[in-house]
Amino acid sequence: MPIVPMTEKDIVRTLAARGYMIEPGALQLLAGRADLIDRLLESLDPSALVVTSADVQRLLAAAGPAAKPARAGAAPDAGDPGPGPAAAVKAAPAPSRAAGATAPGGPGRDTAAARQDGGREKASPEKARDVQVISDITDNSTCIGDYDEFVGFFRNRYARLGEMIRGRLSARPVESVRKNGGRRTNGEKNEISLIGMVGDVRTTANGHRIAELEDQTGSISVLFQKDGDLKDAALLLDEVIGVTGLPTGDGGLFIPSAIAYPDVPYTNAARRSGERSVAALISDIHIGSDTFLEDGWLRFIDWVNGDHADGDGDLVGRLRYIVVAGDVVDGIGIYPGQEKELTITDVYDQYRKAAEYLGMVPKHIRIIVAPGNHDAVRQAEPQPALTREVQAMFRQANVTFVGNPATVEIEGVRVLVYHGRSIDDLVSSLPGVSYAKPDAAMVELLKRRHLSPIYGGRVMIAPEARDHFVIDPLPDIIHSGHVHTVGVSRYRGVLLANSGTWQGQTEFQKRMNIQPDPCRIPLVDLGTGDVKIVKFTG
Ligand code: D5M
Ligand code: FE
Ligand code: ZN
Repeated sequence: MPIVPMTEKDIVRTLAARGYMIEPGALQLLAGRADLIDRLLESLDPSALVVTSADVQRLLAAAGPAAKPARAGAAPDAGDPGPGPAAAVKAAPAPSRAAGATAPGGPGRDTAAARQDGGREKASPEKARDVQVISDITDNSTCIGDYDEFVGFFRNRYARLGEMIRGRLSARPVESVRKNGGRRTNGEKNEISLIGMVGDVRTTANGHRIAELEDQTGSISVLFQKDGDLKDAALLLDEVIGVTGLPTGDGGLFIPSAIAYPDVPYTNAARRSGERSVAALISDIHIGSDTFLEDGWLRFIDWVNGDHADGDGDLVGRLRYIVVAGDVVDGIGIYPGQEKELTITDVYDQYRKAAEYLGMVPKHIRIIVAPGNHDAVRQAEPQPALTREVQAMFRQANVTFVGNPATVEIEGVRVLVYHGRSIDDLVSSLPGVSYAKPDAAMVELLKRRHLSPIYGGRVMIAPEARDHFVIDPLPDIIHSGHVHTVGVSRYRGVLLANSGTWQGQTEFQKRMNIQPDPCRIPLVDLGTGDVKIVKFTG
């Protein structure tokens, strides 16, 4: 059997899954010696963010010439987040360990960081009086990727989402239906309900869909007939649903007449601030990318400072919060060949630039920053906040750092910030959901009360003991980004907003025909819930 060498992409993925980025030079060095990747991982300082050329050179010097060809998937298959023990995910380096730690390699960078941050000094991001972090994985990650953790993670999801449905349906255990499914009293057909997780969906030769529905007692096939009322019911893998209907004679198959999602109660009412404060929702700044739209961004910064406010003077006067839903910088080693599309090739320099920009925001405005898939934290979600080393760069700005996802309460209004990577999964799985209307995808997530239902899709999920993607308690606002388009919807009192980007169309997006909608952002009046979209293009 031919041995397939690990591609640069595989190496980047493998390292990313373990929480590391890699410098382009280091990647080149390692490309011919992927057989060394296990040893590299062992040799790295767990608090390091970036694998540098110096790290690889040290390893090469110690290892000598290649003894055997590079192996495909030599490292712990971490590029493939399939279920099971192979999908090991390292918990992110605890920020406290990273505080003041010397980053490996890159001597210039270390000393610059040390100078700027006063060496060992710890960042103490002060909490604004009005901003409370309600939930956040930062410093609470327990996961190491064991099989048991996957079991616990899904149990936690099933229990919490199932409970939401149970409030409206009285459901039976699946196993009891399988055993007694065919038995009817007086020949009557009494409908019953089941609550389970969708384990598999397949389409039969005749065009019907069969979903496997699992609960803790067993699994049953649920038939969605091609001409039935539920023919268009949206089904996502790993989501928790309730079905009401009839079992067939032997109990092996269930024919539903209704489907129930965890959903939001009709009675849900959004909380409002007592003041008419305004929050600007932004994301996907991508500082360091050659498609970062600096002109538009600086127009925003001017606007925040009261320049060129035109008819928006009133809004700017009330602007007290800026919420950033990830992809602050473009990062490095995020996709193969990225280095050719960067104007700032050192991730720390990218964050220094970000700190400079956010430092230009007036001090009475509180900025809340969550990471995205381009930021320098572990790729597996939930992601912790930016490390203290990076946070320390933002001392000029008034920033609260949170993880992804995280819920913050601003003047009594609950804002759930989630970068939005799962929107990619929904676009490819749900008919009618597109990049042009990201808020429609967010409505689907809210109905499912889950930010990332599909396991094993584009989102690499760390199986924490608690499923941090369950949307509970209900927020008043869900703010996402990632897909680089703007969209705002409301669903049963909850405001759903995607905040676009400050990056123009990338080469990759050109190839994929993804049209970004840059330099436009939603501004939310926290007193009324009203939204205005303001644009900062020429
Ligand atoms: O993602 C920006 C947008 O581009 C988002 O809609 C996903 C899409 N994108 C980016 N990279 C990829 C890959 N590798 N495959 C498919 N789609 C992608 P951002 O997180 O800003 O890069
Ligand atoms: Fe982005
Ligand atoms: Zn993103």
